[in-house]
Amino acid sequence: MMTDQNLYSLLASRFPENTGEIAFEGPDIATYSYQDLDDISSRIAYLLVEKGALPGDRVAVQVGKSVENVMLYLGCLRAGLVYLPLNTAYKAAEVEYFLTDASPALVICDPASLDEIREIAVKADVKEVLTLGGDGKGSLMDAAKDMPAGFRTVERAGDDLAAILYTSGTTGRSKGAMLSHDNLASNALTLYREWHFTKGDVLLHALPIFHVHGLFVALHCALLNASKVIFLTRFDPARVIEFLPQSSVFMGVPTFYVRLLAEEGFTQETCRNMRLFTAGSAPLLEETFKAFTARTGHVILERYGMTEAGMITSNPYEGTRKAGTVGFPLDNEARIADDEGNILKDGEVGILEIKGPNVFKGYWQMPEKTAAEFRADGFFITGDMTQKGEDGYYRIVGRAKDLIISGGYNVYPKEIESFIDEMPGVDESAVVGRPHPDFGEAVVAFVVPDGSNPSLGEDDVIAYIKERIANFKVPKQVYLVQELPRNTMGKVQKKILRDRALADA
Ligand code: MLC
Ligand code: AMP
Repeated sequence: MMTDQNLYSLLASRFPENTGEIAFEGPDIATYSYQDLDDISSRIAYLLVEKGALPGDRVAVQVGKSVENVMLYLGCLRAGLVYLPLNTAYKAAEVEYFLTDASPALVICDPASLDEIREIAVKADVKEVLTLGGDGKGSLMDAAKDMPAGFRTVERAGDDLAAILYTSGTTGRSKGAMLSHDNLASNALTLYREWHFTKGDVLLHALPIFHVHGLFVALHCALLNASKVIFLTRFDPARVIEFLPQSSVFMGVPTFYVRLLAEEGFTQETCRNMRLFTAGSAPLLEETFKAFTARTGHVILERYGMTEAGMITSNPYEGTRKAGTVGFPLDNEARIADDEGNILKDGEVGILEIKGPNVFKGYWQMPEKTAAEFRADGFFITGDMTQKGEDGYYRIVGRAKDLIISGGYNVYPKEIESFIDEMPGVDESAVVGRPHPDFGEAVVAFVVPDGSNPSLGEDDVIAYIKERIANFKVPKQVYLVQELPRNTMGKVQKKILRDRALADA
């Protein structure tokens, strides 16, 4: 007989003995107990099953942040469904790709986008579209409220899929990273242990919950610890400052810390009950790290991860947390290799390769892409240029992949270029990143007009793109140029463009 490896069973086994204890509260939400979490996720699970979703089916979700959204995630786990969250910033063309690629049984969207999503869902052969607003209301909750509590969590094997999260790819086509119940459970237990979660911890949650950081890293740790979560529906520095005194753990992307430091009201006193601040999803600048300690007396714990593997390395909880480093490998093996896979010596810069229980099962329906990113001995090639120092600490020193990270969101230049190139009046384009004081990196585009529209302006390009893709991918600046610099092989020399954008900044 299979022993149940459903992640929900693990989480529920850690719920407090007194299930009346608070699970979620916050300024813009009702208060929910652990019992509510269990009951409402049960009602949702019953509903999803009634709507015809079978274990292994995908449920695509593009909704604003709410506790009901968390319960929908848990309901999917309980019913053995594969949760597929989508960034709320994605526009119709992007959503169409995800739905067509993943062919989910059900889609849950914001009530305001129902008509648009329904149209796409028809093409993607979706059974039904239900709604859930950021206020926790919609047809999903209306129908779920008549369902019973006590849903018997569907047994899952460790390798069965729990979630698919899309990550953009160098070719411009997003890939669905398949994450199993074991992948998520093993990483959650590792972080819970390594970051010393203890009874009484209160997590202040301000991240979006459609990516690994806010959904898995933050929520799984809190649920494993039966913690109270102070749930902010968006990151707002004033709100964070208001609720930090009642909290002990906070997780953020570097932009959160940059913005908090810009607030006068962010002080040592604000952080008086805090035990742990963690940062990741993008590099934390040494100056932010130092300014944070000078202001608060706390040392940020920087960790490194990615959608395909959850958290990979972490600075130590006890011991020195070093600025500009991401610490040591967690429960995965790690090695640094050159492009051909030859393992390099300590101190040499190469690409980080990893193997362990946290590493994903491959890209959804892309066996060739999956094979290309694993070595024959099972190590996954992260694409991050890394160095292991003499002190044993790992440093992410760059990226082999052509990736821009803006405010913790990934942007692949190829995707943006393909949208710009479709614009009437444009011949071709090249997109690069440039340092940005708030977002870490900003997207910048160099665009070559084809001459057919003499009045084409930089703002026209931005306006055109803004209608078509998620706002965080929209270039913060566009340069109209006569041609792109190319090497003798005809390849665009992005380094020259990056330098030009930097000089201009
Ligand atoms: C918003 N904007 C961005 C942006 N976020 N532009 C570039 N990059 C971003 N990240 C745009 C808005 O659309 C708006 O444009 C303008 O910038 C100003 O908006 P804002 O009000 O300042 O934005 P805000 O809502 O405050 O969002 C900023 C943010 C958000 C930092 C709070 O980006 C965020 O929550 N980032 C976290 C991302 C995250 O969770 N990543 C984890 C991935 S998991 P306009 O033109 O409309 O005015 C992962 C693995 C791992 O990477 O290791 O963790
Ligand atoms: P994602 O695909 O959204 O999961 O983004 C993962 C990528 O974010 C990694 O491959 C890294 O390039 C980057 N990343 C995450 N954490 C860090 C960090 N602490 N320092 C530098 N880069 C990071």
